[in-house]
Amino acid sequence: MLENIEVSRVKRFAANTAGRDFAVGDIHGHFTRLQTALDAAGFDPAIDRLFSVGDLVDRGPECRAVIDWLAKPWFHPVRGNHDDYVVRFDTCDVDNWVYNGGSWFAGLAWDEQREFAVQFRDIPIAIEVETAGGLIGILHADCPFPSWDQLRTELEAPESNKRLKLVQNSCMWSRSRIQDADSSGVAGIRALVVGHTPLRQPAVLGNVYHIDTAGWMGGHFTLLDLASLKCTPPINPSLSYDWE
Ligand SMILES: [Mn+2]
Repeated sequence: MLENIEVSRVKRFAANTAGRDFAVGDIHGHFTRLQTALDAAGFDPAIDRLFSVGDLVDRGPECRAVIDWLAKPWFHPVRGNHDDYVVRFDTCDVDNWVYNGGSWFAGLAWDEQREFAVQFRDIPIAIEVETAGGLIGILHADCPFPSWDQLRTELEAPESNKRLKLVQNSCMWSRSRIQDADSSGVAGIRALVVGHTPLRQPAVLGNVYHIDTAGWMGGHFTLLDLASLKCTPPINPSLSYDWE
């Protein structure tokens, strides 16, 4: 039922001429820790914006607070694979979801579950943000094409529902770029920002910024400034990004 409603899969934002734009990695129900990181960076909700690579819920203790965060006019997430479980709550593999941190949702009443799904349905697969230095793309996991224009076309005008599902699933689930240390990058944008794979510190492969530093798992939240492409805390070039 929910799947049949048309929503915008690519959302575009004009440049922020008043304040700063940041991106943050996977949140997974740790909004208090996220707020601490924002406070440390002097985030000003009156003028600054926070873009999220998604995976807002599951695993952490504050999943229900996501509704308050989605209502904040400066908070703009893309859809992660865990957020997609919420959208598909009535058709997805619930056992697998619970195994991966979804028990908070299984404990909700059905009409509450449906309300979460309605809110999550509006979260786009991809975000584009204009900056002085050029357009920046945001996805949860990866861009499965060599160019951003191709991804935009596949998402906005898919040749079939089957094809769309494959493309969306790659955007939300793929780890191939980081696993292969593929530095070929994505053409047609200044930078692509992704999460999904927890790292000890951010990894920059070509123009693709992997910024999930596991703030939800005992690591820390990295804030990437979209104008300067500088991370807070900064990348230490002498450390590997792998956990091992
Ligand atoms: Mn993920």
